Amino acid sequence: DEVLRFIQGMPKAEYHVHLEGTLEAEMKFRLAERNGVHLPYANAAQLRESYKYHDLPSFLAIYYDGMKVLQKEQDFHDLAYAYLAKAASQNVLYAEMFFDPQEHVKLGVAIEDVIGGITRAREDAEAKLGIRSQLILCIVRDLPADTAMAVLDAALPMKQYLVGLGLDSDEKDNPPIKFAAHFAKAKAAGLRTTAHCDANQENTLDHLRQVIVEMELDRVDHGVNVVQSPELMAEARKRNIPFTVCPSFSGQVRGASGPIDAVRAMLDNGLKISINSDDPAYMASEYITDALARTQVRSALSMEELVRIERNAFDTAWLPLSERAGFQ
Ligand code: ES4
Ligand code: ZN
Repeated sequence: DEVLRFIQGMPKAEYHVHLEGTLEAEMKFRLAERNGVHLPYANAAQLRESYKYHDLPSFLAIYYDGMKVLQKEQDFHDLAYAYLAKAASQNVLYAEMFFDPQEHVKLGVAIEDVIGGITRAREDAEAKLGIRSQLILCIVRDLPADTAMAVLDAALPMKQYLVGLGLDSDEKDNPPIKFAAHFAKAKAAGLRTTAHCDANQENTLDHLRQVIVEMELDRVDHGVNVVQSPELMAEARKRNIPFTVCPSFSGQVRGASGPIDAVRAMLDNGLKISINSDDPAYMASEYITDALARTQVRSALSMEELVRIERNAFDTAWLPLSERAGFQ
């Protein structure tokens, strides 16, 4: 329809996408064959059928299992290039992408191959497709904190290929403050900072306060429970904190209502939000256009509000002003 065409045509920016969550079943099959990994499914359709989960831990188990097919520098290149091509086809001009190196290092992959392959894909995609992108190293918060520090230390010599440090995976018993030293080190190295604050956690407002007030991170991923606290919303406005909202993940894992409905309240309270795809390969291949379309319907967004969301999204890019000429 007309609104969908409008959304598809809008220049867009994406800030919350896990590269490993863009590993579509077809590519997982191809890489498994290439690397001699056995998958207990006859074809990609059957593999896709097996993606059944009901909460964050059961989702994460499937997501981490898929990583075993990612072994070589070329695999990381192909994964990132496929995402960037898909994003470019939907008029995404700029993307900041997460990756989870602790998991790859755990599986015996050299961090140089992970960062090297993704970086080469970013360069190829910019040259061939014109899409600009940057990379955010994510701490896997439910692995031991010292393995996160080891990976961060191994990655910092390659920091020119990174723009930020993030925090993802299972939040239960893994509050943001547990990683205060990691974020302090990243800031000292000149990286930007962000952290996942899930909506369905027990201590969600406390975690938001840690991220925004105590640790003074630059951004919040999800964080839609902020609408329950006028004080935290005021802090977020004062500090110009953007929230990266993901409607597909909200719908399937974080309860059918609630998170996506928070979009209206967030906009009406003057918060800066972006709409993002999170883990599209595991969420009905819903990339950013579909995520925006779904939010538009659900939250009755006007075209002006859609434009405001994307303008804010470009505004909050972790790029110097001098490098934004193409999309501002
Ligand atoms: C994730 Cl906490 C979370 N949510 C969605 N995707 C993820 N990938 C890794 N952690
Ligand atoms: Zn996420």
